[in-house]
Amino acid sequence: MRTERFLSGFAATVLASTVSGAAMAQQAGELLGAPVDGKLGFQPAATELARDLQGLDNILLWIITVIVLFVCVLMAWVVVRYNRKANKTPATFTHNTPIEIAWTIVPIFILVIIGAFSLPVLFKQQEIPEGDLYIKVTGYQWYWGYEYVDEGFSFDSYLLERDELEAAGYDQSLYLLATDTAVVVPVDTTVVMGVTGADVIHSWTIPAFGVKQDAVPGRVAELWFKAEKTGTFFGQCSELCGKDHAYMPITVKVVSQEEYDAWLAGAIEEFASLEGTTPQMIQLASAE
Ligand SMILES: [Cu+2]
Repeated sequence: MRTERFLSGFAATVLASTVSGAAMAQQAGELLGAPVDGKLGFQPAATELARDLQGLDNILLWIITVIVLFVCVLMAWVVVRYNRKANKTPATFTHNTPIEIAWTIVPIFILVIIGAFSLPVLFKQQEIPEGDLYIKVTGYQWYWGYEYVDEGFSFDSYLLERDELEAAGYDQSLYLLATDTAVVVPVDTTVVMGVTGADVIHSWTIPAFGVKQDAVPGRVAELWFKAEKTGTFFGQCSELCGKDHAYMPITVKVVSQEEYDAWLAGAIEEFASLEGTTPQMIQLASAE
């Protein structure tokens, strides 16, 4: 445990410089967790998990860059130094024990380093904390259903067509991302989501939160996030699930606690008929 904490602390320090781009975007105010035309790289991180993931990606990028350069230099050296003209009588040996030991030990060492950075991130993602809010999400062909288990209401979330976007407050660039109803969660709150599928396997993700979980029929898997910034965040079903796979996006609105309370009151009023919510679903979710 101590080692784990030391490693993640160390990783965080090393990474602080590399993720400054994301930090700047966060200071700019309301985040929009959506892809931007012509940009490369990750969406600005809105959770600690996403920051850790992006930091890990940066570390791996450095490591593989060094390896690729090293291999390229070796290859160039062999081509120049040992071509037929430069090296008329080639050596005929087939084994070199020191080199073979080195090329076994060095990759093991590199893998241990990578593991030391990646495992704490993996554990943080997979160890589900006690949530302040539990939402069950079900993937259907082809839309998402959400159930606020403790509040006792549920609703479905469908893609907004092009001609519906403006009325819902989205611009045209958000076609295939914006939905008619959104998951609404309070900022700085630990949200645990139980993810399952009703028909085939789907996958629920919000890139800016650093979460992605397969929605497998018959199982409830969990993911968690704690959004640090208010804003609207988008994701898309990430497991090929049939002909309208590309038309079942995910919209999450992170709002202040007051806005959430107001939304909740309205949502209970609007959705609390509990239609489509079976007692088994509630049992299943609360048994988690
Ligand atoms: Cu899908």
